[in-house]
Amino acid sequence: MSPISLTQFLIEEKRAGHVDPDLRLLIEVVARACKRISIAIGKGALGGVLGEAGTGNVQGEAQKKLDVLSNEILLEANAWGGHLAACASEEMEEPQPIPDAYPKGNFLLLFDPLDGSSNIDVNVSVGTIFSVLRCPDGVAVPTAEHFLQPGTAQVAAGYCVYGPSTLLVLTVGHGTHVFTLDREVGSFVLTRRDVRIPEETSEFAVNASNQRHWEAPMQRYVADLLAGKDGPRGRDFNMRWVASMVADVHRIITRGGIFTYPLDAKCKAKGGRLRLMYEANPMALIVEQAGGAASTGRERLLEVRPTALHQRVPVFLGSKQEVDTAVRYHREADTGT
Ligand code: FDP
Repeated sequence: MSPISLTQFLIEEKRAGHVDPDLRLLIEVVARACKRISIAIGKGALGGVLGEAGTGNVQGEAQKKLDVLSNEILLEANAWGGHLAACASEEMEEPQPIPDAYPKGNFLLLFDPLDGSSNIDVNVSVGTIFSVLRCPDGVAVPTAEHFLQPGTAQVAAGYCVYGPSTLLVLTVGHGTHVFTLDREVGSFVLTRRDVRIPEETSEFAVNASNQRHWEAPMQRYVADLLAGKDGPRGRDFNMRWVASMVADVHRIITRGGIFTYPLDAKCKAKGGRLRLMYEANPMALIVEQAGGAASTGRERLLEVRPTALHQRVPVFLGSKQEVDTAVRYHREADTGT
């Protein structure tokens, strides 16, 4: 059978009634922007794209040159297509309206242009994460409040991981699918349809250097994992931490596992470390559509009611039974049952 391109896949999804025609074109535009980011990353030092940009983002974090470049590529690619009402980026304080020169559409696009940016300069996988919402009816010029919709309202979500190969992982609410960039042809090709995350796992991902700052249920949960077959879990667990959410989540999409960035004393005042709208929600939809689960530890992630565009949340996602177990540790600590 001949390979199925992203374009063909999306046309089939449209015929099946799974994707709106404008959303199909919007996803193609985002995928094209990701190809450009992939090319820039692939050039590395030869393209002069490594190192600090010398600027800071809305979160107060130092920006890398590739953070800035990836943001510009996504903004420029999405300005003229006519499918969007506005974009919001992890790198920008306020949403970016569509310039007056171009027609406006009905969708809102959110993205983390370059996730895992501490890994850029050491040649380790980084990625782009995106989420698509509908613009509320009757809103001509969307502002931040129009983006504040729960993750269940997402009509599409995806990420690109720029690793040894460039992959696009996509859901339009009917399963999670993986596409590999054929660099010679310049096209994304379907390489895994309807991914399923194993329900059970013996692998976890966490930044263990934060251990002394964790809350009690997280301390107990990880202590029991580390106790291995001699502890209450009765089996040994392995640990992995790439420190690029896209790469850690992609491992889980591929072979199962649990990814956690819990609440800790350092990030408690901010509500967590990872961003709800640009990281947690899109990843939660992708993972749920692959049969996994995603929680804050106390609530289904997709049901969190956002109160701010750059809101942060604790994250537990991956193999369903393991996420349920982590949630149980929190419930037991909170309720004593
Ligand atoms: P980064 O700040 O490098 O963009 O988005 C936040 C994130 O990376 C995630 O991709 C990653 O999982 C996490 O932060 C890494 O956090 P640590 O620095 O605590 O390891």
